[in-house]
Amino acid sequence: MTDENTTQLAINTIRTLSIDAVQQAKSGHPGTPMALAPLVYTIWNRVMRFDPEDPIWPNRDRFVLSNGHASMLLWSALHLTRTKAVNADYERLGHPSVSLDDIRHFRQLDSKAPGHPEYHWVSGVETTTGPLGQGVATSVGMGIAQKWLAKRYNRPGFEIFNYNIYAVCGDGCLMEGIASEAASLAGHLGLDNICWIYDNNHITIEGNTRITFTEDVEARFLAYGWNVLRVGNANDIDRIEHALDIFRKTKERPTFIVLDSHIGYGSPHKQDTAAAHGEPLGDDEVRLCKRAYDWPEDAKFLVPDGVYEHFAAGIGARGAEARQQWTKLFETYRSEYPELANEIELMQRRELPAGWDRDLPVFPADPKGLAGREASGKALNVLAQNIPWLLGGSADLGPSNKTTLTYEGAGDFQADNPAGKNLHFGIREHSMAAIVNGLALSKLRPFGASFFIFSDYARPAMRLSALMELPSMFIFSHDAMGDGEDGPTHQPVEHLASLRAIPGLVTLRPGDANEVIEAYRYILQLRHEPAVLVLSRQALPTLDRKKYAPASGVARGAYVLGDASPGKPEVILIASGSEVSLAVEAHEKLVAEGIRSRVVSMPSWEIFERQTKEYRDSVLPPNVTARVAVEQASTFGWERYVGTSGDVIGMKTFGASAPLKELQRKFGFEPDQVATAAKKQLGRR
Ligand SMILES: Cc1ncc(C[n+]2csc(CCOP(=O)(O)OP(=O)(O)O)c2C)c(N)n1
Ligand SMILES: [Mg+2]
Repeated sequence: MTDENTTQLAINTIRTLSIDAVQQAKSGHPGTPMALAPLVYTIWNRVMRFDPEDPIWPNRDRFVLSNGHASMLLWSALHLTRTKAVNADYERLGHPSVSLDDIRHFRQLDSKAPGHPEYHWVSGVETTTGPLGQGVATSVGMGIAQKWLAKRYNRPGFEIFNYNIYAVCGDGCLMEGIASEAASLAGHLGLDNICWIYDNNHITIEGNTRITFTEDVEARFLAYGWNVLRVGNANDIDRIEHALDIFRKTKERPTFIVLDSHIGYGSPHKQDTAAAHGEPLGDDEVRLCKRAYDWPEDAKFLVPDGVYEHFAAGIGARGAEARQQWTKLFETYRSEYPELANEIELMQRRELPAGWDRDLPVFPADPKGLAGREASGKALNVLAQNIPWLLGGSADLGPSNKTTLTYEGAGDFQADNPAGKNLHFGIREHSMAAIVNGLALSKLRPFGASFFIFSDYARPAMRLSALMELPSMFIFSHDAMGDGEDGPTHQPVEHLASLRAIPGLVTLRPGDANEVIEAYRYILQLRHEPAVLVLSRQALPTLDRKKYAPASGVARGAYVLGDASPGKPEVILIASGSEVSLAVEAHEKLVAEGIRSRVVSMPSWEIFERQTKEYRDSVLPPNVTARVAVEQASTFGWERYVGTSGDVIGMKTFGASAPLKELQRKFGFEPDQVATAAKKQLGRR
């Protein structure tokens, strides 16, 4: 068989595996894999430096399938290249990442060929996609990471990091705002390591894009400062290869390749129609497609002789050689630059360098205190010096969030300074969160920041950080009504509840400066979970830790700050963030009146839920049912901790525009009002 024939056979194997898997599952998206099989073939088998034997080799090229509904492309590629599985401890397991049996069980429980690409479930998936636009935005984080890694670690003769990122996207991705945000930033930063390939098929679910999407996409990317190329025929693999070659030679600009394609290519009745997008073709049409591909019509899940070998001779050989050379290079590098090599190795395992928490401040008792955001800024500036690969920034609110790294040498990340540790995301919260995920996927320790109210603009990507089990950090200041006069548009209410509802996401709302430090200490040790830090704008009293329990209790999610007397309390006050000092004041009033009050600081529900029942019962004894929770946020969910008879002082409206003091009075956040609620719980008024 000629090379050309084998190539066509390999491409049609991707097509028919995709068709058969969707048909078998009775659900899925056949049309786009049929159209893009030649593209995926070319990227994988002719261009990418990726070793199927080690899908987490640090200098591999990255492949992102942003149109995640076309997941069968990825399952076919991972299967046919015989990519091997790794586990969460980054160990290579030897068995295939995606077996033919997994593909036969596409979209079924436990199959390694799920509906959409899922990082952490299938080895070789670089990022979870499905929510359109997330993949391409995440790829910008990967691009920033590569630039930063290259600047810090490459040395003359040692190109330790020089990989590229390929992201495939469709009309849907490019209609989503997040893609525009990310493309704008990538253009500004001149990320020439990123190549987006746009599947220009004029079809989405509701039909032809003439009803929704008629702008000049090429002009748009030119305006962003990208290098724009066009390949007019998605079956022309030589042209595709040539365009990818131009991408690799293009400097100082990202590349955008418009690829004209036909969804459902080869299907006599469904090609170029929305019907090819998201439903099985049907048995008869499947046969007709196979006939069009010159394929045995009744064969199912067929991988013809020579196809595995063809991929082994292409990506397999190229990837193995690239990785072996790199491994050799890295060995010499380790002997010449042991400290840098050590950093790279720690980073790959998501471990922290020795002494990562040295010099973290401890704050003395101070009734005037410090704002949460101020304490956070001090912590970040210490941590970023101790942990070289900790970096991040804000969506244009650095001076307000206090997230700017101000120590000498921190620097601003820009095209001409890729070593900078201050990222400027601009006013692009959604892509900021996706970019933070891209940085975390690249094993850096990233943070993104904004006002808490605008976490809404970042939420879909934050949700993915949890789904992917990434240690992304999201830092939000102006956590409640602290910027009073700005009013309801700037006063978060339901945000804590909504983030607490995301599985696996750790939220922390520390109550004073020392709790902020302890929150960081906890968050930095997370390897596979994202965290949200919710900080006050205004100064909060720094509690006297000789009188109240040490702030290290943060690591248990909730802890007893103080009791009126040893033994069982009669009423429990529970608070987070700015309401902790308020609860402490109310507690002191109750104690002065001879009431056996207990005050509990509860910065994190999620962390508390992980403690033993014994510990949880020691903090909130089940038989003490007189309870008051105080939090400047939606009361939603607090019944969990105050029970059906307890009281919650929280927010039931959107707040108001007024000085903070007045808002506190109006909405019940005053010591007397809290104390009164506590007494009511005890039947005393
Ligand atoms: C954020 C988001 N909104 C909606 C969807 C549902 N959805 C999945 S695919 C799709 C159409 C995508 O069209 P296009 O990207 O052109 O894909 P094609 O059909 O051409 O493969 C939609 C609306 C989604 N996955 N994500
Ligand atoms: Mg389309």
